[in-house]
Order: sequence, then structure tokens, then C-alpha cells
Amino acid sequence: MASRKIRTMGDEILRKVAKPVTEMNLRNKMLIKDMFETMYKAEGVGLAAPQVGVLKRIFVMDCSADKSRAMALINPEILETEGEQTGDEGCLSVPGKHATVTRPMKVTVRALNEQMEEFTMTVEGLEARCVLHENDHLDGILYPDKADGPLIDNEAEEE
Ligand code: GNR
Ligand code: NI
Repeated sequence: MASRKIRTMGDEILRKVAKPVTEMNLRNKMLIKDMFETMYKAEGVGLAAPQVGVLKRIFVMDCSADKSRAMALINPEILETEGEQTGDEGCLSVPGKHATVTRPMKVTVRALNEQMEEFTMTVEGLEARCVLHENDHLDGILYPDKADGPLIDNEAEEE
């Protein structure tokens, strides 16, 4: 197992469109394993492959408090969104900052799992926000692109 280096805003790879995955092989299995390790170590709720420098349409997420909802989504497609939520968002690739972002409250996404089997799920709230945030990473979009207001410095706010 290996934690990988997380690329930060300014790194051009974060702005590229990632490519669909065509097969599950040892390389992709190792990538997903490393992505989970990197995400948990960084205490994030999600992580997209471009954030570790790999331009593949893969993201992992776990929005649970007890690491019980680990999911890997490959070649995800947003099928439907519903409602709206306005809330705070951060990104491991934009360290030390956060901003308010308005996104759909509910999202239905179709993807392949680690066995390359198709599945569809509908999630709400933070999980919906996470799916949309990670899916954006696969298209080179970062949350500051769609923030409602300015980026706020985490340190500056603690005073
Ligand atoms: O850890 C993260 N927290 C978070 C909070 C609100 C909305 C989205 C996220 S995702 C982020 C991890 C990350 O950068 N994933 O790409
Ligand atoms: Ni992010």
C-alpha cells in the first residue's frame, strides 16, 4: 500500500479531462487501493484520480464517520439531479481553503465498480455533493470555479 502525492491547484493536470477506463487490471487495482489510502490519510471524503496525477475516470469516496461506505466509481455518469443545497466545500487540491458552493441536493449516478460491473445509485446531501465534486475533477473542474463567494482561508477564520 502506498499513499500518493496530492496535486494542488496550479498543477495543469487538474485542468485536463480524464480518459475512460477500458479494463480492470493490476495497475488500476493498485491505483484504486492507493487512492483509498491517500484519501483516508488526508482525511478527505473523496479523491479523484487526477488529484494523484492519473488522468483516468476513477474516483473513490467515503462520507461515513466510521469508514463504512467506501466506494470506487469508474467511468461515472450523472443521470439525474434534483433539488439544491448550499454549503461549505473544501478540496484536498486547494489546501487550507473553503468556500460556499450551491449544488443539487440529490444525484443519481451510474458507474462501474472495481469488478467493472455497472451499478446505479442515488445519494443525497454530503454524498451527493461529494459525487458531483469528484465528477467535476474528472472534467478538470475545481470547486472555486463554481463557488458562490470568495475562497476563505481556514487559518484566518479561526481568530
Ligand atoms: O475532503 C473533502 N471534503 C469535501 C467537503 C465538501 C465537499 C466536497 C468535499 S471533497 C474533499 C476531498 C476532495 O478534494 N476530493 O476531491
Ligand atoms: Ni477535490
